Amino acid sequence: MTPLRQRASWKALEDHYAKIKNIHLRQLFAENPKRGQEMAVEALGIYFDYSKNRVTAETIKLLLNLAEEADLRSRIDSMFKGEKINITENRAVLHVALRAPKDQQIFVDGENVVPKVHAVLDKMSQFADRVRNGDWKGHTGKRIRNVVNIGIGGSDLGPVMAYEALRHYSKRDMVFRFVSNIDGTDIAEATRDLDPEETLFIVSSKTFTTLETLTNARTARDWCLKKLKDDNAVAKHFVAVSTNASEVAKFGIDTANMFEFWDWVGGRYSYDSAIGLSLMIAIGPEHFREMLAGFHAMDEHFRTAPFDKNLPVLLGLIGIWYNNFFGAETVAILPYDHYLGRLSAYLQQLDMESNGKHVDLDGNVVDYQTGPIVWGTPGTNGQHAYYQLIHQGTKLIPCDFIGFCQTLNPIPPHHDLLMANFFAQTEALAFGKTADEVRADGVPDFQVPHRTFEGNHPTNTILLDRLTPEALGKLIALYEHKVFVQGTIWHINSFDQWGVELGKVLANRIIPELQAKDEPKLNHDSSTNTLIQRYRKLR
Ligand code: G6Q
Repeated sequence: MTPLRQRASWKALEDHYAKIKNIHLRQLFAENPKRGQEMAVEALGIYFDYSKNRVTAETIKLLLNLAEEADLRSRIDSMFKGEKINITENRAVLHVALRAPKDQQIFVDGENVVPKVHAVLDKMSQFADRVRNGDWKGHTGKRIRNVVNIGIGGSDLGPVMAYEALRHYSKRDMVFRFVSNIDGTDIAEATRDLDPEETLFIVSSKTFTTLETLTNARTARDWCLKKLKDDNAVAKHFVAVSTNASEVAKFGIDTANMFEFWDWVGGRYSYDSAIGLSLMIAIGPEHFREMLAGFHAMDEHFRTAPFDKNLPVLLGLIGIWYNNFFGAETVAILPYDHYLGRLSAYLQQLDMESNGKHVDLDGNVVDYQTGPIVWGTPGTNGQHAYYQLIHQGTKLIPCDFIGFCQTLNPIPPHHDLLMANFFAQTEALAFGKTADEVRADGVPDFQVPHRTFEGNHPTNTILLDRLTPEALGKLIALYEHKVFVQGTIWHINSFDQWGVELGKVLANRIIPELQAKDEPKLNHDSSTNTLIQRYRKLR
């Protein structure tokens, strides 16, 4: 395959960028009064307006050529067919199978995996119902009122994000908590007001070897047994979600209470697998299945829609335009919905762990930028904090604004005020306020430059009707596939994460050095040696 920057479509984009890089959104909107309608796509109830981007129809055409030249279509097919596209780990990438309907067939190594997915979903549903209706009792016969998910990374960020997002649909007489950090404060604070007799721990770990999760799980077990004083209690208060039955059994969890998933599900793509068990208990199996239907609808849209009407493709290509041609380093995700408070943190892992790669699929160091830095918090809070820099700073920060036409908490006038801000921000970012307009307001001359807004700051608007489980599924799948589109163009493996390994290995080396009774012989660099010595003295 021709290297990315030598492809005709890439060169055409470079030439095009040189021509249009200074064009202002004011001009683009003035030239075409229908731009706002023409540069919008509606699919699956999601209205995607990309008109407030620094693009012309020609830009989109050239970006679509880039996608064609990168063979995006056949790469999508390879993923959906279960080919082992995660080449460094020799694995299929099949999160799409987690939400496939029963009658669909998806093969890995000659085996249709869809029946296995549904068997686990059924087992989860039965268990979730038993916990929710009080049939599943704790060791002393009390019903379970608290559920604590212990996991980290992909085994935490998805469940906690989705639980927060769908809290409106959750069982309000139960408590749900999520423990991830190895810092003992996390588990201490999560359990301090809970009664072990009424608490269920879900130990979520694909490998069941992760230091943080296993340490937290052992601490939870000690906390539980301190009160219940009987090892048999573990069976009633601990269940596991894992691919590793033998490690689960070693921990003391009955493998009958283990919910399985598979190596073709990446951690950051896994919250719609059994990793979402805590979520399913919170919102109930029916809502969980509605969410899966939302994921699946977006999968089908991504697989079949023409690229110029394909939401993940357009979102991904527009991201490439800023990342690789304008040199933007970050993307802000700005949901105007308080329930989506953890969305950016979730997308941060999804995007940055997937596309934070500096070598391509052939092992060559790339000579172009790959994954952006992803950040953001829900509006309107950010408006009173960091939006200043987006409006008037020196950096170009493309933003995704995500909003809903209906609120789940109709307390007038809140939602109208929220959405007025939502619309106002994309308008202000795009069009700004010229020096003449500022002067016309009677602003003194010395203040004019300070109060002028250059505008031309690009935004996508993603507008949905209502935050339902189905809508969340669509939204998350939209971003999953956006990441896939970009990874395909950059010709990188979006599905491994070797970058997290080195720190883990070094930490394991340092643990005994911190805990040794006698002064250990340290062989690190002079900085690390001194820091360890100081810690040992003061710990
Ligand atoms: C995700 C990553 C990573 C992983 C955690 C937890 O894609 O692989 O975030 O999810 O390291 O791993 P375990 O589930 O194996 O404990």
